[in-house]
Amino acid sequence: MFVMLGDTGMARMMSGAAPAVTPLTLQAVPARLPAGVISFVVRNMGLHTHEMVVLPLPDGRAAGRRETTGDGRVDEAGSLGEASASCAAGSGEGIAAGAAGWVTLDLRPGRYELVCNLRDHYVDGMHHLFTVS
Ligand SMILES: [Cu+2]
Repeated sequence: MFVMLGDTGMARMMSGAAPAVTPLTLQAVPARLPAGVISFVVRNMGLHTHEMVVLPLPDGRAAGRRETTGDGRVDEAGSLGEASASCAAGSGEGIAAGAAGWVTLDLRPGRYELVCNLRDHYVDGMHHLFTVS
């Protein structure tokens, strides 16, 4: 499972000009994998620190619709794991610009949402639906 985290730094490189709105992105391929042991390799292509947290997504709920609290983060209750360390597995202080993190999880069939839960990154677009079948 390959996950790319991006922000305005990447857009500037591609377009040659800084966009007016900061696009934060979290992309992942493939969109669906069979149940079992899944390794997430998470690459930060942006200029800012990011992370990836795996949250369960209940049926009927769309990605990107979680409520954020006053600190601009979503509730991580039920988290199955995260990649938030630079050049290391598991959780840490975030994946620095240009670095990668990784985590290996044993996932049951279901819908999951990959999110970056640094302040305001979720509402700015860092969420992605991922299905385990
Ligand atoms: Cu982020």
